[in-house]
Amino acid sequence: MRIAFVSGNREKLPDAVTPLGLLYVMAATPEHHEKVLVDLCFETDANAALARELERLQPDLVALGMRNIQNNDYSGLKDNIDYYAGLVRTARAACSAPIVLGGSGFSVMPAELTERLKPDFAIAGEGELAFPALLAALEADGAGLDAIGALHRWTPAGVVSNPPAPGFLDMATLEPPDRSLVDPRYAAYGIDSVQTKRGCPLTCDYCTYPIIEGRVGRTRPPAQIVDEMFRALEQQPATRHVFIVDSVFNLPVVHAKNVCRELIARDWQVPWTCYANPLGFDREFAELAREAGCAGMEIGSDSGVDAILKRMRKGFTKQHIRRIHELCTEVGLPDCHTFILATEGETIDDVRATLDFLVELDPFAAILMVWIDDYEALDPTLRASRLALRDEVEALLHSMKDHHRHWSVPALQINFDEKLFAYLRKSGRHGPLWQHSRGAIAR
Ligand code: B12
Repeated sequence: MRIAFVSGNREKLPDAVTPLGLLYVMAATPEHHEKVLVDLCFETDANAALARELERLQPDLVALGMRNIQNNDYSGLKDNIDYYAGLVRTARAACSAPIVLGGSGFSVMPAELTERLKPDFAIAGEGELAFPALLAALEADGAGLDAIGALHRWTPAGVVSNPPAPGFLDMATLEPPDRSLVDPRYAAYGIDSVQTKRGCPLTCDYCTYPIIEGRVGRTRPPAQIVDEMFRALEQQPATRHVFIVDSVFNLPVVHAKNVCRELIARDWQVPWTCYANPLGFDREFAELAREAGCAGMEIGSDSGVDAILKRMRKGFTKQHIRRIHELCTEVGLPDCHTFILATEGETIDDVRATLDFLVELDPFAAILMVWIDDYEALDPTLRASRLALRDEVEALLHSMKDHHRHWSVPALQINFDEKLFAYLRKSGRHGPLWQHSRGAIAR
């Protein structure tokens, strides 16, 4: 079959990110298929570009990757679903090939998106096993479709959804992606991504990550990860920073330490960033990470109120947050803590307590997210009080911003806007914006 792998993602904030997931699915697709990558990220008119490519290719199958269903506006719940519906329409008009959807954005609400976008097939969660199984079933005139885990099909009678597969991919068998296929325009952003494992064992109450990659940690052999990183650097020599895309890199910490040891042994030089959690974070890991080139840890601290941390099922307290900050500071690792303000049930006093805690903690940088409700769905009294709280929080943040230049508030475009990102890139700075916050942001 000739397969057009289409990456629909056009988001360039905070950086344009290479379509790693789609590249993994391509790598897992048997070689007897003809595989073509169509990346819409930098096209001025995504629909026109897609139509042009599909008319030219006349593929037998269109595999459309949906990374984000929300845009990066951060200040509202605007979504990209209409955009993806448009791509599906364009693909239908340009060729007669069946359409398969997948990707992290698709996976957070698969049945709803199948209903709305009406693809022929859609796969929730990881694609390396399910997508080749779908190809095999299509080659066998549909035999075996019912056995493919997490496969969704749109039919005029309704969505048909297979249950998730009982097992996951053995990460030691993961085929490295071919980054030579990546659009050269990503080079301007200088950032690459690497995944060292899948599965997040945490139970944070708002998080979608376990839906996408499961809860059971599945690690990759460190030597394979570092092999992939060196190969990536050969294929993308403009890479200036690597983001470890694991939900939380330091869990399990033994694995994270072994990855660091491998990077050290092989003299890896490109700086990298990861998500870290106060649980399982110890001095040895901090020291190894620093030595292996870690440029910073992003920590989802979420709240400065223990009762709220408990309600969010974070599994740690303020004391753990203080400890991770101390360890990072002692070994010279910049730390950036994300806090979410005004979550369900929070009062303005809770928000003030979190901000007081943040001031006392004084990390290298902080990102403050303001919780957004689905206001339309709330009853009028609750809606009014939630909107009033949001106004109060925003006013508070505006009043504090000039004293805390190393804080970013994406919802209010405080130290987080396109111009700032462009300015940083122009001045040769790469990697997460917060790592430049102690200098560049205070323009
Ligand atoms: C790391 C990360 C980031 C890093 C990326 C750094 C980098 N250099 O890559 C940063 C911090 C920059 C970031 C930013 C954003 N992110 Co982010 N990010 C992630 C995270 C943790 C991992 C993504 C990743 O690379 N995974 C590894 C790859 C291999 O997995 P994958 O893409 O899911 O692909 C697999 C499957 O989905 C499937 N698949 C993929 N494509 C296809 C296609 C087909 C046809 C098929 C069949 C299958 C398939 O198979 C793949 C292999 O198994 C996810 C959460 C998560 N745990 O998944 C959120 C996530 C992807 N991000 C999300 C969002 C919204 C964003 C932002 C818009 C901002 C924000 N609010 O966080 C921006 C957008 C950036 C951009 N340019 O697109 C959402 C997307 C869903 C949604 N709610 O819309 C997620 C899922 C988190 C969430 N909130 O639920 N992100």
